[in-house]
Amino acid sequence: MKTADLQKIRKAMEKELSPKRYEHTLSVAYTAASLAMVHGENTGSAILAGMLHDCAKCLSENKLISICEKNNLHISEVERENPMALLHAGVGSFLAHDKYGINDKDILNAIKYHTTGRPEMSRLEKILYIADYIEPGRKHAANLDQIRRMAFQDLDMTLIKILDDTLAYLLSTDGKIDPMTRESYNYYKNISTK
Ligand code: DGI
Ligand code: FE
Ligand code: FE
Repeated sequence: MKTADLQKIRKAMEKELSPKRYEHTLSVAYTAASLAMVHGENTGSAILAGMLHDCAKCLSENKLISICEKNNLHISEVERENPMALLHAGVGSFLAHDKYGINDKDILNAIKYHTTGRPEMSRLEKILYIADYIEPGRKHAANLDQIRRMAFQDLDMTLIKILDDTLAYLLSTDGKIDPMTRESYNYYKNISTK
C-alpha cells in the first residue's frame, strides 16, 4: 500500500461523507489497526478497510439501488426493503474497487460483509466487523465495555456476542433480519460449542 493512496482516500472520504460519518470512519480505521496489531493482521489493510467501509453510506437510497442495477449487483428482498442499512456495504465494496482502486479481495470482502458478517470470515473481515461496532464514538449498544475488552482477546467470541446483541436489537425494533446475519450467528455459535 502506498501512503499517497491512503491520504487520497482519506481526503475523498472527508468530502464524500457527513462530518459525523467521517469521524466514525477515522475511528473505525484506527480501531481496526489496533485490533490488527493484537491479532497479527496487516495494519495497512485494516486502515484501508476501515477508511472505506462506509464510503457508500451517505448516498441516497435511490443512488444505492441505481448503482446496483447499472453494475449487475444482486439486490435481495431484504436489501431492497432496507437499502441504507444493508446495501451500503455491498455498494461500498463495489466502489472501493471501482472508484478508489482497491484490488485486494480480502479488503473488498471485509467491506462487503461489514454489516451482516458471514460464515467463515477472514481475520480482516472479523476485525472490520468488530471495529465498526466498538469504535470509541459508539455509545448506545448494549454491553459495550465488555465487548470492547473481549475484542482484544478473542475475535470469534466477540463476533458471537455482537451478532447475538444485533439480532436481539433487530427483534426488539421489528427490523427485518437479513438471513446472512442469522447465518453468521449460527455458524460462529456452532463452532464455539464444538
Ligand atoms: O454503517 P454503520 O452504521 O456504521 O454500521 P453497520 O454497517 O454495521 O450497520 C448499519 C445498520 O444495519 C445497524 O443499525 C445495524 C443494522 N443491521 C445489521 N444487521 C442487520 C441490520 N439491519 C437489518 N434490517 N437487518 C440485518 O440483518
Ligand atoms: Fe456500515
Ligand atoms: Fe460503520
